[in-house]
Amino acid sequence: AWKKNQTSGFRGKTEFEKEVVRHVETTLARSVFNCDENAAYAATSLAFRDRLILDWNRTQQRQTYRDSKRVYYLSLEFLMGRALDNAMLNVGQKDDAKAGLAELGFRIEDIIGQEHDAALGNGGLGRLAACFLDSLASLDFPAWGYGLRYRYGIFKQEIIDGYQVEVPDYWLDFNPWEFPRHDVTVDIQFFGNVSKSVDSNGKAIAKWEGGEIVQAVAFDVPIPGYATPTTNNLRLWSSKASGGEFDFQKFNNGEYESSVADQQRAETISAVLYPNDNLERGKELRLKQQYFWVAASLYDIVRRFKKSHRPWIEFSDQVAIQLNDTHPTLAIVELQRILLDIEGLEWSLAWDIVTSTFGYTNHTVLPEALEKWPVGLMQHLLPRHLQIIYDINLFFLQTVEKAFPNDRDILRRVSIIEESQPKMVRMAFLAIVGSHKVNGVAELHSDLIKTTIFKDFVEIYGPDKFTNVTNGITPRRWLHQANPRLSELIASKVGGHDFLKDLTLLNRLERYAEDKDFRKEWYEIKYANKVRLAKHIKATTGVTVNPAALFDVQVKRIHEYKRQQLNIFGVIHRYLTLKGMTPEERKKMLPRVSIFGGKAAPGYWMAKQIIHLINSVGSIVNNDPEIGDLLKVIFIADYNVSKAEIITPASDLSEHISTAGTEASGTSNMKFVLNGGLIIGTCDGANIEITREIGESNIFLFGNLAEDVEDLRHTHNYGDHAIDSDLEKVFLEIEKGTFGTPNDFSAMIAAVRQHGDYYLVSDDFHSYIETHHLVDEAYRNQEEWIKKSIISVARMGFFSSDRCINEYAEQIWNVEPLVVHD
Ligand code: 26M
Repeated sequence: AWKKNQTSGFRGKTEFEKEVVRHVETTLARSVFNCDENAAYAATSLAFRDRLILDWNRTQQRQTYRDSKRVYYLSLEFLMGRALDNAMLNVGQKDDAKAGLAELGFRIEDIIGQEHDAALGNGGLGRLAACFLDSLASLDFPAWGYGLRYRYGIFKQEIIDGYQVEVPDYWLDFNPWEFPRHDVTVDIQFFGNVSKSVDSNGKAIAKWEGGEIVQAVAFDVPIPGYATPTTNNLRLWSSKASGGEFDFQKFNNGEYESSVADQQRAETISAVLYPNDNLERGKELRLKQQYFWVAASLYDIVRRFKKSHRPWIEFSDQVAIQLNDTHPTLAIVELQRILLDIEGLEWSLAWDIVTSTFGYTNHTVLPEALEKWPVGLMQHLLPRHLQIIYDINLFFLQTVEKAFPNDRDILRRVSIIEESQPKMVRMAFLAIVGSHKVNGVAELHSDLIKTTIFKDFVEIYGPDKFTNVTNGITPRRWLHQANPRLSELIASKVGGHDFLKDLTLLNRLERYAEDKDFRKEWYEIKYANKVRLAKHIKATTGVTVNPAALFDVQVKRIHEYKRQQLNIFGVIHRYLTLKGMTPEERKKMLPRVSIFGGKAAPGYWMAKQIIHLINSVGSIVNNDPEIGDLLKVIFIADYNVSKAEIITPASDLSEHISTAGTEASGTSNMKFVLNGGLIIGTCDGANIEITREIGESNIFLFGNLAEDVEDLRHTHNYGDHAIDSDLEKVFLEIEKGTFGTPNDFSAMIAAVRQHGDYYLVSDDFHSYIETHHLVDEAYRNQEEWIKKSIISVARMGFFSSDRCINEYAEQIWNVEPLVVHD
């Protein structure tokens, strides 16, 4: 196995053990005779942390010394998961740790399992940011992530009586992976007023005064690259009352309560991650979070730039800032404000600098997810920023007017200010106007944004401003770490572990599809992964599942557009079919385990109903003696990154079944295929490109196409809307009370029958069921199934986040790698 050229830490098993003992005894002040798994986790992490620190410092020094262009990835979410396993693998010393821990009496899996997930994200968008950090470091790009250090990450999900219950996720009790930088603080201003005056040269000056100040404190997390000394930085901001713990003046005057209240109000800003995924609800605290984080990050970036004493015109030669969705869009306004009000630049020079610095990634076309903020709220919280937004809009609309002199309506349509009641700031439009590139995250999605929500902007700017960068995933975590046996088997056939840095090398695997012994090994690994998942299911739900059954998995956030309801209706249909058979007929059927997992946003009532239906169906089906192993329905509680690492390698089939045109990309589809699972899916997001790469015969596609969705919705609303007859039977069964109080599920049924079936569940039902029959038939022929699995993996090279990051670097950032030599 690969080992980093060492500059720090331990050199082998024995030195590792010494370091663990030293940390237990001195850092943790415990006796080695009283060292439990938790203490062993802490000491192991500290030993590896020491191992990373010098590389980390040297990387930063080298990047500063060389004055190279850096990428700044601004994301309100970084869904990192666990760090220890990743650190061990990236520095190439997991074997040393495994042997050392064994001598100390521990199993490395148990120690890894002690770590709390860093769950600072909701789903796809946050996990994408985490994969990008891994690729940026592994490819030696000078890059920093900027985010918020939430005290509470995404809530923990418990299932009680079949319902989701949310429990707070307090994760900071012991976190060896963060370094507080109490010397790196930024004062952030809110509220107040703007006064305008004219200086001695007749130039207008705006001063933002008054209001309140909250302090941002930096916490740094090292991001080690795989097989390279490059160790980048993730800087997370934590909020604190300015002037430290509490206001001494007030405290001295005996105003204890009010001084503590101020402190708490300040700390609230970084207290909790908003648990919505693809839904925007316009809360003041959310806007405060956004500005707090953006202002602190830009202050930091500008401070670093100014150290180089370069002219401002060179800013975008040194700095590329990527906006992960519209959440950091205020950064555009903040940089313009800094250049204008603080640095005294002219508007047009400042604006050229701003637009050449920023790139904006769009992750959704769902209208309910597009960010808009009331003008009144913006005026109150950020009065100077609102003025600048109005000016940006004015200059923008003037250029539009010039280009389209006879088109009144286009000005209304593209205005950054929506002339509604109340008026709203359209953040996506602001992000487009303030960036030099806008990208979607899969081909279909990038085409859709150009022809729908951003159509007018393509007319205005021309098509070159808009581009596609299809998402990817890091093969380090999602293959090597999650599925070590498969990774080793692949390495033994494709010439070692180089494929983990150049995933296209997987193509060398393809010829082994014809090798019977290889197929047997391949199958045994999949089976072992299923056994491991079956154990987890048994331990957490009490249900016994047969590892020889087809494991059919859908794990992702619960959302109507992702259509878990289609899946569970399909499961009910299967159950009814089995119930209608004679015992002899049943014996010929293929056993299945339908596995679900995912969180519903706490305020998303319908999503919670879907979870309830899945659990209710499970409690009937799993206890039906006529059914036995033929069908089990499992809901895995608290789906997160570390659970995904167990679930992904254990699927035979996974479901990516969104209404066509709604899922921007999806990334779990890539993870499942990379782990040898086949997929059933709609022609949506990255499924389309996966099909192109692996071949149509290796994927189960079904359902209506994106181009037909609009017309179908129209006929639902204005024409005849007959529900599919098999789906109607499913509804009648639910209404009979077979799965508990029918009333609980009436809204889900009404959404299809009465409310226009917006997500086309009925339209796609027949094709979905038919395609599942094809899956059953294919699975019966195990040799052919395994061939499909091997061939698919061999053709997945394109979906590495390394490819994706190289595309961003070339098309959007114009940055180059910087190798840190020893
Ligand atoms: C917005 C406002 C207030 C609170 C939260 C939000 C918010 C948070 C997360 C909105 C959207 C959020 O994430 C959306 C997301 O995860 N999108 C997914 O991005 C993936 C990476 O590009 C894609 O693969 C998925 O298709 C897309 O749904």
